[in-house]
Amino acid sequence: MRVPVCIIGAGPAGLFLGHLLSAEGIESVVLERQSPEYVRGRIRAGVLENITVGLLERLGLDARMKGEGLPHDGFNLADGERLIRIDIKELTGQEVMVYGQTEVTRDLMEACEERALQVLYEVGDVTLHDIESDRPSVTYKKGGIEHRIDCRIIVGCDGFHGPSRKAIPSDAGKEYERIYPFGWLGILADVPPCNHELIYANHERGFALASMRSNTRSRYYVDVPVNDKVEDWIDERVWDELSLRLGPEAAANITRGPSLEKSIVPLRSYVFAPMRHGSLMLCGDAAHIVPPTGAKGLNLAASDVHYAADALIRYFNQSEPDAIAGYSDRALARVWKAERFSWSLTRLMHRFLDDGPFERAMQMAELDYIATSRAAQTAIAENYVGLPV
Ligand code: RFL
Ligand code: PHB
Repeated sequence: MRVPVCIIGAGPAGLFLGHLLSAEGIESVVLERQSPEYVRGRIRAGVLENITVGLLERLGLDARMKGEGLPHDGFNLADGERLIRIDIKELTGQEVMVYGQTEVTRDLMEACEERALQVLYEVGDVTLHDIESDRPSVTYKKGGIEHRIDCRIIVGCDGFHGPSRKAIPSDAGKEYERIYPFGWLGILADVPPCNHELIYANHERGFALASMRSNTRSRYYVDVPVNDKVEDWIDERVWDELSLRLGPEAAANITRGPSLEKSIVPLRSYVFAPMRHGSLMLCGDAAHIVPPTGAKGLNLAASDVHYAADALIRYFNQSEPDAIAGYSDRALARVWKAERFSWSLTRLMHRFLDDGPFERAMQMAELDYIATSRAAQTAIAENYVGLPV
């Protein structure tokens, strides 16, 4: 098979990109290791910035989000006692949209057939070839048979563990990494949220986040030592911990219920630069990871795709031979700022292993400063709603 663009990975980055290219008449094929059911079932992000909302609108796939999503004009930081409200609407004029990644993925998947975007699921042994040439190719196995796709550009949208980034020679790029000593234990339950807006809490006992998927479905997180197992955390223990960490006001409104899903994700900050090597471009988690504290992962994947689609459309449809060369610098400028915000909010809201009373006092002083300073709240709000693309 020969196509202009071969996309590896059918997560949000790969599907968004495939649809944007299709809309401009640029043919692509998307290769995905997992089954459609598996991809659809993954529970991940919950907060969409304007860039992500805007991509769904541009594709005309925003109807369900407009009907079912919850626009939020503020969120809260908590210090174990009080709630500090960040009024993002008043401070920035913008909102965020609470609409699960699961729903975004479903909307993108359901539109594939009608828009003739070809996604091949359950493919194995995806391997990239000749990425330093103008005629790269990708081989994969399906049903025990090896196939080959010849293309002009490969876009690696295959997440942190996929083969794309690993195909770049180690001397052609640099890795920047920070691994955190804790993970987030997430719980999803069909109970009303304890608050109408998100609450990020830094309590003496650790971090907690109250989030939601709808007015009847809640998503909560607590931080746990990185080696803890999900089995160590029966539901009642999670609810007890949330009730303590989120503070008295939120605790009074928590409705407990059986977990529909419970998992632990390790926290990491990671950037691979540059995000292009020869005929291979990287988008989303394939190139960078942020700790989920700033709700940036999915939104960064969306902004990468915005820049990548722009470069590919200019390259293929407007005969601009240099369009692809500028992709990495444009994408990385925004990636680094989101990395900084996610890292600083993680630092502010979590207890680190070697933190003593001094570090705790610094966190409390910073939260108190934020509570009383419009300038500090504005800086947080404009990062939270997403910096301009
Ligand atoms: P994905 O979603 O990981 O998709 C990559 C796809 O590539 C496939 N793949 C392969 N395909 C073919 N061959 C191979 N060898 C392959 N290897 C892998 C995978 O099966 C998969 O389908 O990456 P993408 O598209 O870059 O999207 C990134 C986002 O999924 C991620 O950044 C967010 O989920 C992060 N994240 C959050 N982001 C936000 O913007 N806001 C949030 O509130 C938020 N909360 C979260 C999160 C991530 C979490 N977890 C579980 C990591 C909360 C959590 C708990
Ligand atoms: C979520 O609802 O899953 C969520 C919300 C905000 C975050 C991370 C995750 O910062």
